[in-house]
Amino acid sequence: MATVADLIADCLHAEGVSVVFGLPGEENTRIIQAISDRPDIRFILVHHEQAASFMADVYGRLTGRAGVCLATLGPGAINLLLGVADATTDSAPVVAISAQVGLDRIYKESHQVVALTDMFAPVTKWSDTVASAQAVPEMMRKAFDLAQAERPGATYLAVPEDVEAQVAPADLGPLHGRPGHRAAADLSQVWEAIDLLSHAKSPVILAGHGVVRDHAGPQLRRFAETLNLPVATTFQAKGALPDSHPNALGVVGFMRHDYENFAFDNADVIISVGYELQEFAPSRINPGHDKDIIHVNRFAQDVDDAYQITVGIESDVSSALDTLSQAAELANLSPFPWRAAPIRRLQREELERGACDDSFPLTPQRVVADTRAALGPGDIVLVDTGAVKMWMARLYQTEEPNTCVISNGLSTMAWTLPGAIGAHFAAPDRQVLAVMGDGSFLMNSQELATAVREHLPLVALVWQDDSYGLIKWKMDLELGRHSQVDFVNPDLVAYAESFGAHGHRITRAGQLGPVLREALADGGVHVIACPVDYRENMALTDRLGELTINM
Ligand SMILES: Cc1ncc(C[n+]2csc(CCOP(=O)(O)OP(=O)(O)O)c2C)c(N)n1
Ligand SMILES: [Mg+2]
Repeated sequence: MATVADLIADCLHAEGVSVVFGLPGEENTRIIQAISDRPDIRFILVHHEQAASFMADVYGRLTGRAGVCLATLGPGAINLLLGVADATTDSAPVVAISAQVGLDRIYKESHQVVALTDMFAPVTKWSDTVASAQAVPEMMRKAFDLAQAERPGATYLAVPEDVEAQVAPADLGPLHGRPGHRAAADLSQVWEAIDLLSHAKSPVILAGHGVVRDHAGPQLRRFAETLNLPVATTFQAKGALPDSHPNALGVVGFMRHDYENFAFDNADVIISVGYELQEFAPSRINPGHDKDIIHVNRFAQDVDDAYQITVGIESDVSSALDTLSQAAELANLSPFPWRAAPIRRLQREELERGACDDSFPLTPQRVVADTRAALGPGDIVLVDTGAVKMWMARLYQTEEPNTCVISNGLSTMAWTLPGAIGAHFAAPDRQVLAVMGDGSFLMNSQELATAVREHLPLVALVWQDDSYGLIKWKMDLELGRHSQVDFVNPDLVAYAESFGAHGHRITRAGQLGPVLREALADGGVHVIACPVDYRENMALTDRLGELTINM
């Protein structure tokens, strides 16, 4: 007889789920078994539930369909929390499911009981307990529906041990998904925006993560070209407009005043498209609170005194951009004069200098250049949090959205190594590279064992500085000295090999490119330890601090 566990597996199948990342416990054995019995769903057994949550997070981010992670009650569920929070803050759809103690004792102080739904509530769009077999189809459908709807995020369901074991009435089955709806732009708002632009001197487009989620790159490009507007992206929207496009300015969000900030200093109107306040603080681009903001997104923003909207267009980003382009043409708005050439020149010069720097340890610019050269335009690099992120975000030339993936909502460490496993399932035909600092590597390196066991391709490029480099940088900048940031790494090559993976140590600059290419082509599990010279960190902030651009 089918149990609730079987019914949950049926619902997962009906939602199109083909992979579940998780770890068993005594209280979720039936769900684990029900999923494992299905030939159409692969269960990836992990070594830390946090890693399962990051795998689901990256899968959701890259596909737009909810990634699923599964854990047992109490400690297992608590370990899911970080990836779940990362998914919500980074707008990635995730459905997290864990066991809970039985309904017969959930109300009292008892073994392993924790108020799990309370704990997940602040980091999810919906968090609830499945209290009966009857509730399963509706609750499962709602979990997926909410997770995947704009603005996407995580949902969480706790399944009490005794409910999981209940017999499911034979007439219960999965509910069908509802068709998604498109939302067209309100014309009166569009004309207000055009009116504002007709009086503007130097508008700039800020493209955020919502552009990527709505696949609105072509519409963004058309609008930028129609009015000859410069386009800066957030870290999460890298590639929304190809970096090779003449109107591309690069990313904003770096901790200091970077090249592209000059375009915002100079702007009177910011056309903010698909941007969420969690991506970076708007005060970075509107410190004087004096710019007009045209806000385009599926939903309204939270209130921020540096982000007071002059015109708000709440619709699909692609529809709004198309309507804006048409209206600009109808109104005969002339293209704006191009002022951003110095910004593009500075970026190009920094990249070119880096690409031919043969010093050892490698400069960050050289590592970025070699990484770029080793990957195709559609391949995926996941960039972990640390100084490594600052360099990759600023300099990695990105031609397609979701090919340089960064966590900048929560900016958690240690998501890329497990995330590469999620990315493989999201995009099995593309090469995936996980780039991380040595601190992040050691935080979730146990998942090398998962990749080796499951025969999954995984290449981890570790920027080795024997330190929590970003924090050292910040301390040196703000305190003039640092402490509690240096550590001793194990022998990373021997460590990788102990998992049955391949280990590589880079000992000169020219070696990185070939090693990266070979590791990616091999399809196995590789760890590449690359010593990096982070004296460049302070040199960069010093240089940016003194920089002036006349636009
Ligand atoms: C889980 C988590 N813990 C702590 C931090 C704070 N933090 C941000 S970057 C960083 C250092 C990262 O070090 P590493 O991975 O070696 O990268 P590096 O900065 O050296 O490039 C720390 C501790 C964080 N963002 N996430
Ligand atoms: Mg480090």
